[in-house]
Amino acid sequence: ATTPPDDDVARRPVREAGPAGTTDSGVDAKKLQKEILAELTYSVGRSPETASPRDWFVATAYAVRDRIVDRWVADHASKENKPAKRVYYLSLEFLIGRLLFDALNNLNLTDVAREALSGLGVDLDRIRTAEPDAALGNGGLGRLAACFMDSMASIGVPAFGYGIRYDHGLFRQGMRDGWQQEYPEDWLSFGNPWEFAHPEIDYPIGFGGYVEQINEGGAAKHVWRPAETVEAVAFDTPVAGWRGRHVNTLRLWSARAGDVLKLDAFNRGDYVGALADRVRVESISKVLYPSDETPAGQELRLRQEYFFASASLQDLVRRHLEEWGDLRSLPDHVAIQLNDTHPAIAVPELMRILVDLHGVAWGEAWKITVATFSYTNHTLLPEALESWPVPLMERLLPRHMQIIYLINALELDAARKRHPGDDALLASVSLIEETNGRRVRMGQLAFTGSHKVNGVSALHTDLMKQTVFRDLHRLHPDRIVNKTNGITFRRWLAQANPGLTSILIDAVGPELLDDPMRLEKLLPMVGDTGLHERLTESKRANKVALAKVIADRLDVQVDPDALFDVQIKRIHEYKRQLLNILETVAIYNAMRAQPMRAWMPRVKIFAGKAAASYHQAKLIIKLANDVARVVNSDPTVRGLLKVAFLPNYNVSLAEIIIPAADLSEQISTAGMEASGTGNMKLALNGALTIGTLDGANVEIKEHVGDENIFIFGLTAQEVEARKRRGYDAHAAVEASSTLREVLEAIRNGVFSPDDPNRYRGFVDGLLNHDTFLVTADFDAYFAAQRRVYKLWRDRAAWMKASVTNTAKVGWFSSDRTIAEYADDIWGVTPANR
Ligand code: T68
Repeated sequence: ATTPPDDDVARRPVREAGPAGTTDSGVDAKKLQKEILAELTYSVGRSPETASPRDWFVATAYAVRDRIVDRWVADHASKENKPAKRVYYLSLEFLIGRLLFDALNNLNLTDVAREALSGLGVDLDRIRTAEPDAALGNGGLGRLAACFMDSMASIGVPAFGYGIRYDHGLFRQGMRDGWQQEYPEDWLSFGNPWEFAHPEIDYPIGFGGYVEQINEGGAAKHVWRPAETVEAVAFDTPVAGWRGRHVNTLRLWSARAGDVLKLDAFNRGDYVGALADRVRVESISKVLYPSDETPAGQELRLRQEYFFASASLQDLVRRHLEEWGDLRSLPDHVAIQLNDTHPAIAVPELMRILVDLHGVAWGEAWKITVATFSYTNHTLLPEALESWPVPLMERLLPRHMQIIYLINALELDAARKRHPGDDALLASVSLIEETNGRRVRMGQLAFTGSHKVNGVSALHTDLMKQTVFRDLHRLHPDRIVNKTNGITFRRWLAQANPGLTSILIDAVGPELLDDPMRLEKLLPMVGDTGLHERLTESKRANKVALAKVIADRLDVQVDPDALFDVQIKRIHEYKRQLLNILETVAIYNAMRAQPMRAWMPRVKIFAGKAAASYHQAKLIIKLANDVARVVNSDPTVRGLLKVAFLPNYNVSLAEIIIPAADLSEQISTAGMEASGTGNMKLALNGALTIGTLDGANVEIKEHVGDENIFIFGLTAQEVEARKRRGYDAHAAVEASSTLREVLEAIRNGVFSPDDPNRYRGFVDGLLNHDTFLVTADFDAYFAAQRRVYKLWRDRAAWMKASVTNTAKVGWFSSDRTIAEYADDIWGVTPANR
C-alpha cells in the first residue's frame, strides 16, 4: 500500500501582492525576527541550529498570534464596550485549512515575515507546508463556514463560530491499485499553535435519564434528570479579519468525562472499567463523520449534535445574561445561524433553557426562540434530509422529545385552523414523520424554529419553495429567503494566486483587496494583448507548479501548455464525475481511431474523496484511475491526453490546483447541486466553466455572460419532467454511437484487463437506472467540450473570456453574502460597510 501523500509541496516563490499600505502593522522585519527567535527559544524550546521546519512554523505562528491577540483582547476587553448584537454561527464543520497565511495576509505581515525568516536562513514557503491542514469538514458546507468566519471578521460583524474540536478531521485518502483507502487524520498530533485551551470554560451536557414533573406553586415544572453528564471544554482560535481590524472567535468544544463520572465504579475497584467508560464518553469529539449529503444516522452523531448545540447555547446564554441581564432581550442582541440541520436540536434546547431553567412562559419562549434562530439549507436530496428515530430521541433526550411534541402540536393546531381538512399539508409540515417508523424531521424542526430560512443559490431557493418546504412555505410565505453563497477572495485569490493578484492590482489598483467589485475595472482591458501575455505567463507558472505535484505524486508527466481540465470536489453520483470520465474515454477512442490527427493536448485532472461507505463513488474513483493508467501509458496517444487523479484532496491541494485550471467542470444533474463554491473559486482564477444550469452556475452565467461560459444539458425542470415520465437510458445509448462505444469499452474490460468483469454490473446498472441522467446529458456535454476546444485554439478569444470571468465574479465574494445575511436575517450592522 502506498501511504497517503503529504502536502509538502515546494511552492514557487512569487512576488507577494502588497496590499495597499493603509493599516500599518507597526512591525518591521527586525522586530518580528526577534519575536520569532524568542518564541523558538522559550515556547518551542529549540535553538535555530536544531529547529525543524515545523519548529519554525510554530515559532512564527506564535509570534503572529501575539499580534492578533492584542486586538482580540482589546475587542473583548470591556463589558461596557460590548457590541449591540452578536452572531453565533453553529456548524458541525469548519474546513479552515492552514491558517498561517490567513493571519499573515490579513495583518499585512507576509512580506515582513518573509524577510524576517530569510534573515534567519528560513524559507517562509517551506515552513508554510509544515502546518497541518485543518480538515474539520467534509466539503462545501464546511468550507463555506470557514469563508464566512473570515468575512464576518473582515466586514466587522461581531461573531462566534461554534463547533466541535474533532481529534481526527476528515480521513486522509490514499490509493491502493486505484482504490481509495482511508487513513486516520491526525492534525493535532504535534499540537496546535493557533488555539487557546480554556479548561475553565466548561459546561455539563446531559444524556438519557428521565423527566420529573414537579409542582411549583400550582404550576407544573419539568426537571430533566440525565443519566450521564459529559463536560464540554472550550478551545478558542482567534479569527483576524482583513487588515486585522476585527478579531472574532472560533470556539470549538472538546468532550471531557467529568470527575464524578462513575466514581462508584472506581470505589468498587473497577478501575479499568471506569476508565473504559471515560473513553466512551470522551469519544463524542473523537472524529468527524465522513459522509456528506447522507445523514450518518448513528447515535454517536446525535450525541455530537446535542453536545455542541447545548454547550454553545449555555455559553451564549451565560454571556447574554452577564451583559444584558434579561433573557427577554435575547433576540435583540443575539442571532443564531444554524448551518444545515445538524445543530437543529438547539431549537428545543433553547426552549428547555428558557422554560425549564429560567421560568419563561411557553408562548413567550417560543417567540424569543423563533426571533433568535435562522437556518440555512444546503440540500434538497430527499435521502440527505436528516431525521432521527423517535425511540432514540426519547432515550437520549427525553425532555427534548417532549418539547418537540409540544411545538408540533401547537404548530399543527395553527395550521389546521388556516387550512381545515388539508391532511396532506398537515402530514408534510409535521415535525414527526409517521410513514417509515416514527422519526423526528430535523428540517421541519429547524424551519419551524427560525424566523428566516435560506437557500444558497437563487435556483436552490426556488426549488426549496417548490419541493421540500412547499407546505411550510405556504404557511410562512415570508420566511424563505435566498443568500447566494460566496468565497473569501483573500484566501482564494490573494493567498492562493499571488501572481495573478499582483497583475490585477497593477491593472485596477490595490483597492481591489478591499472591494472585489473593483475587478469590473478590468472590463475595458479584456482584449488587451499585453495583459493577456502577463496572465498567460502567470497561469503557466501555476500550471508548471501543478505539473510538478502531479509528477511527484503520481509519476505522470503532463504538458503545462495543454488545456488543464479540472473537476475537484467530493465524489458523488449527482456531481457526475462519471460524465467527465465517459467523455475522456470518448476522446481516447477517437485518438485510437485516428492516431495521426493533430489532437489538442489536454490534461484531465480529478480530485476528491468518497464517503468510506459509498461503494458506487469508490468504484468511480477506481474507474478514473483505471482509465488514467491505460490512457497515460498508451503510445498511440503520444501524451496528448493525460488523466491524473490526485489523492487526498483538501484545502491546501485546492490552493494549488485552482490557480492552474483552464476549465472548470460543474456538471451536476440540474436541480441537485445546491450552489457549489468551487465554481466561484475557479472562475475567479480565470478558468472557464463547463456546466449545467444548476446551483450558482446559473448566476455565474448571468454575471459573466452566455458567451463566456459553456452551458449544456437538461434544465432542472426538464430533469424533473424526464424522471416523472420514467427515463430510459437504452434509447439515449442507441441514439449515440459515441456513447455506445464508450460504454462497451468500459463494460468489456478495456480499462480493467486484470479483472475484465469489474465494470460489467456498473454499466448495466447505468443502463437500467440512470438516476442522475448521465446518458441523457452525454451528447450535449460532448458537444460543449468541442466548443471548449474550438475556443481554446483561438488564444486571444479564450483569454478575453477568461479575463471577463475574473472581472465579473466580484459579486461572489463572501463579504457580499455576509453583508446580506447581516442585513436581511441577523439585523446586525457591519462596522466596515
Ligand atoms: C454543500 N453541501 C452543497 N454538505 O452540496 C453545495 N452534508 O452545493 C453547496 O455549495 C455547499 O454545501 C455550501 O452551501 C455539503 O457540503 C456536507 O458537507 C454535509 C456534511 C454532513 C452531512 C450532510
